[in-house]
Amino acid sequence: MKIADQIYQKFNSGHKQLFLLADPDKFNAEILDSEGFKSISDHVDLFLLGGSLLSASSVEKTASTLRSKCNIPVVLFPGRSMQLVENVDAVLFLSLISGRNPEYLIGQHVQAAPFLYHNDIETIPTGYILIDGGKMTSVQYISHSLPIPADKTDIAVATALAGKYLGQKLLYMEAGSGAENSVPAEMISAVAKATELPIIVGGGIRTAEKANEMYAVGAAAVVIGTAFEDNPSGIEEIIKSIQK
Ligand code: 1GP
Repeated sequence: MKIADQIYQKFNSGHKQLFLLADPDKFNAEILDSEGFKSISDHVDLFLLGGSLLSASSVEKTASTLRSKCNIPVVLFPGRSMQLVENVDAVLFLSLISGRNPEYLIGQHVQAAPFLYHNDIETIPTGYILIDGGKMTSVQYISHSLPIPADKTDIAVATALAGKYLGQKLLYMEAGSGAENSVPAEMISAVAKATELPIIVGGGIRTAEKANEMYAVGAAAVVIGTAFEDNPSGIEEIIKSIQK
């Protein structure tokens, strides 16, 4: 089954999805061999693979490590077209719709398209919405785009609806890796209600309590990156406390 169909099937059945972010520059593959990780791997729906400053070779190496050590799908979450690799299960085909930089709305996509076509890689059209998380993030700096202010729910809803009308199948509401404040609950709730699309929420989620809050207000999937990198064994506790 295609990855997008799996995400939709779980979304429609109310299954709360958990995505772990593996940034090849920081990812410690030893965790995958630990008994602790094996005991929780059934609760991980997929690995997102990406980061702001990466080369295809480091992405490829981490993708192959992940695929050889566990059965969890690996989905590329690319920062640029040059990070594309073949050995992934799908690619989030991201449009940075909160920004106004054409490079991240269509430029990188044109460069990526021939590679995706020739390698027959599943692409998942995803509206990527950056929300102010209290400090400047790598995405903001690299993409030269402004995040939506955290108290501007109406702008977030308008942006998300525009993404839906343009054909995006998923929305990714992103406060940025290591954000001080995660995406506000009322913003997620309003976007979920207006668009009825599966919403991925990430940035600054470090506890099961926060993840459960995100699910309760309408997140279809929560992404945990930094908390997984900083304390891989601590992730077991978080995962086990997420109310499935
Ligand atoms: C970044 O949303 C992800 O794209 C994860 O953020 O590293 O803060 O968990 P954290």
